[in-house]
Amino acid sequence: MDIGAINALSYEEFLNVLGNVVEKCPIITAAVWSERPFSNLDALEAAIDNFIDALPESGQEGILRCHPDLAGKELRSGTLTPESRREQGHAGLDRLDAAEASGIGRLNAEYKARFGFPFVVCVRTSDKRSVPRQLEERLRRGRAEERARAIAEVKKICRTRLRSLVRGDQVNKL
Ligand code: 2AL
Repeated sequence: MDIGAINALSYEEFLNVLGNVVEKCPIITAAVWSERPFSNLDALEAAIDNFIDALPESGQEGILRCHPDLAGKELRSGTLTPESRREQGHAGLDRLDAAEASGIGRLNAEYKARFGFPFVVCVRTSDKRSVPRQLEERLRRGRAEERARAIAEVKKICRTRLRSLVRGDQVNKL
């Protein structure tokens, strides 16, 4: 699908195709539909980024809370969204040994207790060894800095999802 085809979608089709580019936040897709036509993929990404940036802190934290834990209970119970399952599988998080799984589980719980939202990172550009390292590093930050970092990761995940759905001209820009 190219940007012309995206611009031609009805509201319902747009939501069906792009509704999960931000995990479990179809309201963001719904909000940017009225900004069509997008001149290119970057313009669509910018509309989503601007919507997220305009939210109050509570709204941004709400987006973070819509994300499943990495290697968490949704992965174990098979209830991840298809996008998240592909991403976590790509990073090898569905093939952890017991020690790796309990290490990430402990750090995820510590992170959530400290910040009140789950740890979010774009795992398309990570792997199972770097996840605990990043968790340990980000656990040392302040809340505002960490919220901003986590939202930057949400935007990165959104870009990778959009780019797998919409043919762009700068496929490798992340
Ligand atoms: C995720 C996810 O579902 N996909 C991804 O790249 N990161 N979740 C998370 N908590 O970071």
